[in-house]
Amino acid sequence: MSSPAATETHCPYCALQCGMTLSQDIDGRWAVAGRDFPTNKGGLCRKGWTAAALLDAPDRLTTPLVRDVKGGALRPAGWDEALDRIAAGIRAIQAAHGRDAMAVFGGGGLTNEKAYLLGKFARIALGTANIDYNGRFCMASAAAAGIRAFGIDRGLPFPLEDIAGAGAILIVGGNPAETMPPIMQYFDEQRRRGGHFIVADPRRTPTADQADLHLQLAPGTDAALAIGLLHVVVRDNLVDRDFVARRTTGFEEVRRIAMAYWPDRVERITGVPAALIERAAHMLGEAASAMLLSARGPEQQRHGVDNTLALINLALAIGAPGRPHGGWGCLTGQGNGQGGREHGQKADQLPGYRKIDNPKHRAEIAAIWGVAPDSLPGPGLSASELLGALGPEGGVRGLFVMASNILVSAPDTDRLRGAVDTLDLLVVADAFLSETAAAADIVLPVAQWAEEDGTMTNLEGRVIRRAKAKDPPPGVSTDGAILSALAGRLGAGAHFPGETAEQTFAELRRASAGGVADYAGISFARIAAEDGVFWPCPTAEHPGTQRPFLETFATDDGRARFHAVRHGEPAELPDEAYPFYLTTGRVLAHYQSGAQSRRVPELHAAQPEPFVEIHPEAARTLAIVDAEIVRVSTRRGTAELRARYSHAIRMDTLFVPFHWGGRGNANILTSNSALDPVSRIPEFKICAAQLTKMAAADASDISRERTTA
Ligand SMILES: Nc1nc2c(c(=O)[nH]1)N[C@H]1C(S)=C(S)[C@@H](COP(=O)(O)OP(=O)(O)OC[C@H]3O[C@@H](n4cnc5c(=O)[nH]c(N)nc54)[C@H](O)[C@@H]3O)O[C@H]1N2
Ligand SMILES: Nc1nc2c(c(=O)[nH]1)N[C@H]1C(S)=C(S)[C@@H](COP(=O)(O)OP(=O)(O)OC[C@H]3O[C@@H](n4cnc5c(=O)[nH]c(N)nc54)[C@H](O)[C@@H]3O)O[C@H]1N2
Ligand code: SF4
Ligand SMILES: [Mo]
Repeated sequence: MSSPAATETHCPYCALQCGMTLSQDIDGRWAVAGRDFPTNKGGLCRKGWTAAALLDAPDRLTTPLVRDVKGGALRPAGWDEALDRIAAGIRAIQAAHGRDAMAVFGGGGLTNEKAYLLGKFARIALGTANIDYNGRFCMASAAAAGIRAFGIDRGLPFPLEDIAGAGAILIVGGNPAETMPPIMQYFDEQRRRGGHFIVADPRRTPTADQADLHLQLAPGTDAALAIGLLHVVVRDNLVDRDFVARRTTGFEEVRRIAMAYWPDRVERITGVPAALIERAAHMLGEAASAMLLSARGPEQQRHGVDNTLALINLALAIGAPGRPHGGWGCLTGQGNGQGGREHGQKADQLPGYRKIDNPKHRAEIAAIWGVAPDSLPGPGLSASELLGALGPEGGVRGLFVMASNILVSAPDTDRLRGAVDTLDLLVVADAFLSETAAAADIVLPVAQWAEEDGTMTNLEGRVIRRAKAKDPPPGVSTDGAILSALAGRLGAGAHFPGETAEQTFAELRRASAGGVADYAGISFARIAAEDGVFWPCPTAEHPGTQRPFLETFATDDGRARFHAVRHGEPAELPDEAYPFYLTTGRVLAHYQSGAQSRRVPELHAAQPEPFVEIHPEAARTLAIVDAEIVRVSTRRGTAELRARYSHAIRMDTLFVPFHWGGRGNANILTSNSALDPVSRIPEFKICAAQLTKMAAADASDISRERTTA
């Protein structure tokens, strides 16, 4: 018996967007196979291999749900009833409290087309300034730093293949061996060719395990480390003077600041031995080409932008961006983390990475949309402020969430849950009853990744096509169709004709034309023929831009900018009451809030419950034994987690992954008030915590509950 046709598509999860083939076996079950695409060369991680299980997940939503009274239960409803109620709720909120009282929260997992439609929906169907998205929790610091230093925010300004040829690589606060496993083949190849590989992380992660040098810094000391490395580069004559003179401005002040960061002093701040700092600086400064990569470790901090700029300063001083196989880059996270920030779902942006407060940009987009420029709202609240403004006091009375599970992934979730409960209207569009959907007044079931067509822009800036493999199950709609249906009910239907993804992409191309993120020359046909196209790509004849910075930068004068940044302390440091650093992040088997990955049986079996990683020496001083359930508390709240001994973590640090809801949610602990002043990213990577033993009876109750769940 021949199997039905296979579809070439891409993974539902992270920004590597591995190529995969989806097909159905003779029993009708969907299966995934790795596909030879330039990013993954056939490889997939465990999440990718098991992704097809999402399509037949038994608790998949297939009907809208509505809640008749606050505190009551959700019940199934028809589409017309659900959409009518949403439209009525929006009208009531906006009539009583103004247009901005209805807000939208999007996600970096949305395709380019959906991100574009969501931004357009907010600005012309709702007329609200308040739309933002979960990317503010993710690469916002790197984006802001990239724009300041280079004039443009393209996560990696080079294709992945460049990694293999780099003479030396430094990854700061990234753990790709768990967060993008197939990417490791490029780093493996780099080491095989004799390149040096350095990792800076408070934990000896599976990535750090493979490094020549592991710089095990204290959380929150990234800028000090980067400036300390620069100090040695200057002191030992490793500066690329020619590059600095020809292609940059502002080095002198940065050099002067670096003079005060001598290795012994930096050792005292970071805990990294001075000798290792000197070795790392020489490896980077003496290499024929050096690549500096940052990820969420240094970026999700109160000083996330400065940390990233300090790293960029180092990259510029050694001339990294001017050489093949070199440069600074950010490992972007979500499937469409890059494209999701280009098409207008950010509070301050319009499509094409245009600025919403720039009159020329407003006029350009208004012309594409067929509305008056004055009718477009101005800049709205950014994600953290938006979530901080929920409720009668803050003024945001209604929230429409599309592709985020904020009650698990946003900071200070106990506070957030309280605020969400005071909303007049919470609408969530999702394929599953996530923790956030479970709190909604109305839940709309949507198609999943393999059930609709669209484009994604991966971590390299490569625009790819995520092709549809199957129809969604009966009862389920799509994000695009929902926006059209709601726009119709709100009197803006003519602007949302509910077209195919390719037609929406055509509009997006026109809207992006002339912008920083110019997609005008990219088409579905070209994506298929060329294994994706790199933006900017202004015309059909343009080859796309793999390496935008090799010859020039996107600033007015074409030069990169050094920034005079210093080390600054995190908002909270360990003290007597809260003696540990607490940091948070990811494990291989789960994705983000876990709304998807916890529903995949193999992934659940691999990591069934929330835990806290602790060094055994630290645990013993508290009489905590391996695998017992403990309490971890911060000034925000208390989480209940299983202790997991690890010799790979600093003695003064705890690590909690954020993939679970309930009382095991890491974000009960994190803070919503320590934000970077520029990127407004929350300080997910550092706060002060205490750890206490629980009464045996309580611990075993929780343990039983979790292991039988
Ligand atoms: N398995 C898996 N893969 C994923 C995801 C997932 O949820 N699960 N999510 C995707 C997304 S959206 C993202 S953004 C990426 C994130 O990818 P990564 O940035 O690689 O992941 P994280 O685990 O958040 O953080 C990386 C490392 O930062 C370290 N760290 C903590 N505090 C500090 C600090 O102060 N300084 C430094 N230098 N390091 C510190 C942590 O120990 C951790 O090892 O992963 C993507 N891929
Ligand atoms: N403590 C701590 N917290 C963190 C982080 C950290 O390192 N530490 N990292 C932060 C980072 S980098 C990120 S990116 C965020 C991510 O956090 P979230 O925004 O919560 O990310 P997901 O869990 O991917 O949530 C996506 C939700 O949308 C649904 N979904 C997926 N695709 C679609 C779609 O196309 N349409 C619709 N309507 N729904 C869809 C999924 O089922 C899921 O419920 O978490 C942040 N939170
Ligand atoms: S690395 Fe990312 S894109 Fe690739 S299979 Fe794993 S989750 Fe999917
Ligand atoms: Mo992310």
